[in-house]
Parts: sequence; structure tokens; C-alpha cells
Amino acid sequence: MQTTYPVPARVSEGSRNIANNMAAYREVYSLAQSDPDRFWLAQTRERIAWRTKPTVGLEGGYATVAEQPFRWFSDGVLNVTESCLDRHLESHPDKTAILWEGDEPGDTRTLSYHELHEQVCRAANALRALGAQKGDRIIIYMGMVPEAAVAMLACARIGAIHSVVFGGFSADSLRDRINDCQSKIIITQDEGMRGGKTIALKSVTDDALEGTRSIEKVLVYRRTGCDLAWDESRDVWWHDAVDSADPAHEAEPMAAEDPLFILYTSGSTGTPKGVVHTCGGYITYTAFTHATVFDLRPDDVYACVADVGWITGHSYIVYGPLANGATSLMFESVPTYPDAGRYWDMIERHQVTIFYTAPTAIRALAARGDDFVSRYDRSSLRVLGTVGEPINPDAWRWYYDVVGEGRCTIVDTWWQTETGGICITPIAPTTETKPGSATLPLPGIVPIIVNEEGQPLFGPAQGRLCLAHPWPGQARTVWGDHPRYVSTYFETYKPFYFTGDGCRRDRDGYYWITGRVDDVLNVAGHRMGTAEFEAALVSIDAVAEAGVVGFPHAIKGQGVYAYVVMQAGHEPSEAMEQQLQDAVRKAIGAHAKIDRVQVVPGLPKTRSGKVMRRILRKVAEGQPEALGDISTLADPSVVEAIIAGAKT
Ligand code: 7RM
Repeated sequence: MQTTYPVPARVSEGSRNIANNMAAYREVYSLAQSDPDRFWLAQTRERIAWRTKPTVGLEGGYATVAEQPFRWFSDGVLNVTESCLDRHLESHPDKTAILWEGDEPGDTRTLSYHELHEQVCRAANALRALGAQKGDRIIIYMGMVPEAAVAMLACARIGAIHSVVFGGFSADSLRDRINDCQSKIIITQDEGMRGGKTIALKSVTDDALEGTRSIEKVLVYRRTGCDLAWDESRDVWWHDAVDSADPAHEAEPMAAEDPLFILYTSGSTGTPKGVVHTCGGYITYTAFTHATVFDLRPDDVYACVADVGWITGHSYIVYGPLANGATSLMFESVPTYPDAGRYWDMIERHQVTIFYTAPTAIRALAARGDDFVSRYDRSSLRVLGTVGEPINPDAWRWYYDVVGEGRCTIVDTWWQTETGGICITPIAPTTETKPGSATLPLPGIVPIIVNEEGQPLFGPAQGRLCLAHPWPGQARTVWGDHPRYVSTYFETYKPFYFTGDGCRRDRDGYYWITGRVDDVLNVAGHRMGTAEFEAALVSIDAVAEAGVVGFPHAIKGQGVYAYVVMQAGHEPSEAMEQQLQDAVRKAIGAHAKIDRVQVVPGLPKTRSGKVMRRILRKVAEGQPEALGDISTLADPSVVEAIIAGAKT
């Protein structure tokens, strides 16, 4: 059996990548490691349109992060939208910047760089007229329409800090985010469209605003034209405010370390954290990684089918591709609408050359058979990417053999909201791949595997993945709570950044990410905290306690397993199961579902009262024989009941 996949000869022709052979990769990697400042200053000067070019690289670092955030390029001045828009007007104003494919196949729109620039300038002027100023927070709660990208860029243009909230989040989640960042304006749309169904974005926004005080204006883009409740003093139509605004706007000069955006992400404990990315470092890193990993070429039609509500959409639909002057496809629908051929149909019609999706979609589509793929012409494809979760070798091979006809490079890209961009990945078409491995670190990324005590392990090893040195795209802080940033990422395995992932390194130095080792769930590529599920469940009167863990799921990667302890006097029932689902849907959103519920007499706790989550995990994984040491349990009989009633 073949274990490594060599570089296909045809795709390596024409690559002008910085690492177009392995020797070049090793050389660039060691340059970046020995002199990171020099490497990153050269990258940013080459790739980014600075008003004032930076002369300093990194200041500070992990050792001093508790005192203050580390900084990159701090004497530089720029506005990221000049890199994404203005400079392309000279060389290719008519090139398609955004190629939009709507929910219905063939419902398309294109925005050239010239048109996108004009729209962004209009929206920037409209936001200013609504009272937005540099440093203000603006929430964007939209579906996948080009105006979502216009809104992000318009915020960046005026120096406002956007925070995109995925359109699947509930009113409760949206309200928490508005309150956390004290957003002054929210940009939404009447309804979203997804897989033939509508999503009531404006009415959810109305609900969310009850219990908030900071929002002054709601800017509403009309997508479907449905009837809406309207507050004349607060609500403004996008079409009234933006279409009539001046199409010229002088971008706000920003310091490199001014915040560009906040993106909320789930962790082990508590409510989601507002991860902060800054202008200069983030745009440098997304431009560099997008061009390098995918071996971007001028005529590429690049399609990332993520949602702009997640970091992948920020970095690899909007900022990276536009900084690189690429044609970036935006996809409003789902992979199975109207049928499981949708991606490949779209690839044929738009002659897509680079395609980037999640393993969960690949597994779901592979399960529907090869015919949906083979009926479309995929000969335009050159690079196929995956992101969001570990990809199992079977799904990898199906992507490589069936979708890519053995002709394309697969890039399994490992990264996180906090890393801003891709960190461990093959570089197309250079890196030899192995199905299921994210392969090697990009230049500037220094992975360290540590054991549970935090000791670095060398050579082939298995343990926890840390990164040892800052890179420009790394998040700088948590909005309003720098101590939480420090304790979450930098205190577990000092002096390293702890990713929360488990990882193995093989004899060739290749990295294999094994998934989260903390209490973060990754369900169908959606990152959610077990603590958020538990808080939702115990809010129900009939529920005394709840413990939520993940278990392996063939399509979704992980499923959600809930152990529920009933309040005395309440009996489990079907109606109660529905109540549990409703509670998580209300607290988190439509993408949060419980797959299995087990009513238990109690949770396994130590004598000091700490829930032994390891036991809950092992039982949910169907491995009750591997519980390990349970001698510290307060009441071992609880474990017997849990094992006896396990739902598998
Ligand atoms: C980009 C994104 C981050 C978590 C991360 C991992 C998992 C992401 C891969 C992966 C194995 C990959 N940001 N993850 N990519 N695991 N192989 N190629 O997904 O913040 O939403 O999630 O996702 O566990 O820590 S995220």
C-alpha cells in the first residue's frame, strides 16, 4: 500500500511558490526560525501595502505576555483595505474579486475589484454617517451574501472593529456578544437563505436587542424581501444608506497593532472568548499563507466554502484572497442542496482551480456515492484543501482519488481561530502528503509536543501540541480580559502557547493532529464548549446536573453526548428530551444539537466534588473497560449505573 503521495508532475509546473521544492522549504523554514524578524519584515514589505513601512518585527513574547501583548511591526501604518482593494485598481480593476453563488444553483453575482472598492467606500461612508468611529465595535450578523464581506471591509476602512457572529447563533448568543464588546451598530439582513430554507436574521436581532443598551443603529440588507417589524428610530435599510453614499472614501490610517476584528470562540470553560486580531500582523499572515499553501496563481478561481461567521471565512474567503488580488468564491448554500452534486456542479460551472472545505462535508458526500461527483467535469481543479477537524484516511483518499482524480494536491490545513491562519499544512504542490497528516509546519511556526507534565518530547512522539514562538497572525488578547487570554493559552505549558490539541509526530517529522484534549467539542467542524451545553441544560427546572462530552461520529467527526441528572420528583420522558434540545438551541443556536441523552442517578465525582469527565468520555466512546483509576470516586456505584445505561 502506498503511504506517501508524491508531488504530481503536472501540478508542479508553473509554481512560483517560495517553497517549490523540499530543499527550498527547508531553507526558508530555517531562515524564518533563525531570524523571524527579518523573515516576516521581508514578507510584509513584499505583500502588504503599508502607508508607513514597519522597521521593527516582534516586540515582547510569550515570557512577558502577562505584562503586555506581544507586537509585530509596531511602527508601521496601514489600512488593510488598501491592500485588499485600492492597490488592485491599478493592475486589475476588472478582475472578479467576489464570485457569489447563491442558494439556488446558477444564481450568481460577480463584483470586480473596482466594484467591490466602490461598494466598500459607500458602506464606509454610510457607517460614518450613522455615527460609527474608529475603535467602535460593529457586529455583523448576516448570511453568505457579498454584502457581508463589504460590511467587514467597510468597518476595516473606517477603523471600526468588526465582530461577525455566525448566522446560526441564537438571540441569546448574539446578545451576549453585543454586550461583551458593547457594540454600537449591528449590520444584519432581513433573512438568510440556506438549502431552500430561510433564516430569520432580522427578527432574531430584534430579540437579541432586548436586554442590550449599546446598540444605536441596525443596518439591514434586503435579501429576500420578507415582511419585517421595523423600528423607525433605530433600523436603517442598507439600500437607503449605502446605495446613495459617496463611492469615494479615504481610508483611516491605522497602527499595525490596532485591532482589526474580534471573533468569539468557544473554550473549555465559561462563555465564548472574544479573540482579538490586529491589522498589520493578521493581514500579513493571511496573505502569506493563502498564497503559499494553495500555490496561488493569477488566473486561479479560488473557492472556500466556509461561512464568514467562522475564522476560515475571515482569513480565507475575505482577507487573504483579497489581499492577494485573487478571485474568491462565496457560497450561500449547503453541499447537499439541491443534491449531493452541488459542489462539483459549481466547480464545473465556475472552473474552480482551488477548492477548500471541511472533512465533515467530504465524509457526508462520500457516503452518497461517486456518481454525484463523476457526472461533473473537475478537470479545472489543481489544489484541494481541508480544514476544521482531523480528516480520516478514508475520506482523504476519496477526496484525492474520486474528487481530484489523483491529479490534485491535498492540503490538510491545521490551524485555529487564535492562530489567525494556517500553521501546519502541506505546501502545494511541494510537500509529499500522507492521508490524515497535516504534515509540516509553515515557516515561522515552531511546534513543540509536550507530555502531560509539560516536558518537550523530541523525535517521534505523542502528546500535546504547543507552539514555541509568536508569528504575526497570532491573536493578541481576549477582548476586555487579557488575564483570561494569558491563563487560557500561556499558563498550562509555560513558556509555550498551548493549542488545546493532541498530536503525534512520526519518524519523518510529520504531524498528526488527534483532536482536542480539553473540553472543546468539534461537531461537523463547529467549535462548541461542553460548558455552554451544560449551562443550557441546567437552566431547565427538571435538570439538577448535566455533563456533556463528545463521542466519535462517522460523519460529524464528533457527536454530543449528554448525561443528565433529574431533579427529585421529575421523570425522564420524550417531552423532556425535546426540552433539552430546545434549551441548547435557545442558548447556543441551530447548529447545537444533542445526539444522545442518558439519564443517570448522579455524575461521577471525586471526593472533593470534581466531575471525572474522563469517565463520562470513555463511556460515551464505548470504552467502559478503559476507565483507568476510579479509586478516588466518592460513589463508585454511580459508574456502574452509567455503564449499564450507556447509549451506544
Ligand atoms: C480553522 C478552525 C480549531 C480546532 C483545532 C483543532 C481542529 C482545525 C484541523 C483540526 C485536525 C486539521 N478554527 N482542527 N483544523 N484538527 N486537522 N486540519 O477550524 O478555532 O474553529 O477550531 O479545530 O482541534 O484546535 S477553530
